[in-house]
Amino acid sequence: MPTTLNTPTKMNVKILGIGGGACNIIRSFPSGYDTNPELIAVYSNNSEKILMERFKTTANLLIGDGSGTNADPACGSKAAEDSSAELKAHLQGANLVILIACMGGGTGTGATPVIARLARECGAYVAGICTIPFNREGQLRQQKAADGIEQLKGQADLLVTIPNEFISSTAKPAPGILDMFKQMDELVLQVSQEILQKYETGGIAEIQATIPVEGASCFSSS
Ligand SMILES: Nc1nc2c(ncn2[C@@H]2O[C@H](COP(=O)(O)OP(=O)(O)OP(=O)(O)O)[C@@H](O)[C@H]2O)c(=O)[nH]1
Ligand SMILES: [Mg+2]
Repeated sequence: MPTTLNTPTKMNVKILGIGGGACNIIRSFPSGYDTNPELIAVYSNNSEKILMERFKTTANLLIGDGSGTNADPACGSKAAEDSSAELKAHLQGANLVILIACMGGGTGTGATPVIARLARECGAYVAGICTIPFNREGQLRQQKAADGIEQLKGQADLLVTIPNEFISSTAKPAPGILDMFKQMDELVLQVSQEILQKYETGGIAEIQATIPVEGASCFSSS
């Protein structure tokens, strides 16, 4: 059965993919997502601009001065702060904002907590979905991801984390990296759908029990 994601017209939902991996994820969402909910690709490097603009299903937003982050979350955070007016212009009017980030690099890790705060300031319920790097990506990436998730917990109403490692540990034989990313894309899509449905029906408090992904963790601020 094809995956679909429908929202009633009274809901204004924006889904942001923040950083390279998360932009890839939202671009893999089924077509028909372009208007409702609105998909917004957020990136920090001028060199990504041409690629981002090729995808017509998403709005694109370059944050910061276009020089990227050199994998430093502090630079991602600064880029989001420097572009807070543009970000708020995109976030305005939403009642549900879903922020997707692949943690461990500079842009998604650093910018997402700032964007969560901005979305809240715009009056939205803010849900985050974050992936955690593979163990093989190294301790430094893991630590950056853990720090970013801690910061995001303080700014989001709901946060779901999904370890990449879950995919490589369940599939035998282990799939190639692109296949694993593809499976992660699908898991993130499922979690997005679940959040949308629960938000719509007023059952967001029960989300933890219904997250359709084994190995995911769920934190709620309420
Ligand atoms: N699901 C998925 N995960 C990805 C993909 N590319 C990278 N990742 C994961 O995302 C983590 C962060 O990478 P990026 O999203 O490229 O980082 P970024 O947020 O763009 O940050 P910088 O490029 O360092 O500014 C990596 O450590 C990988 O675990 C992708 O295409 N799909
Ligand atoms: Mg990047």
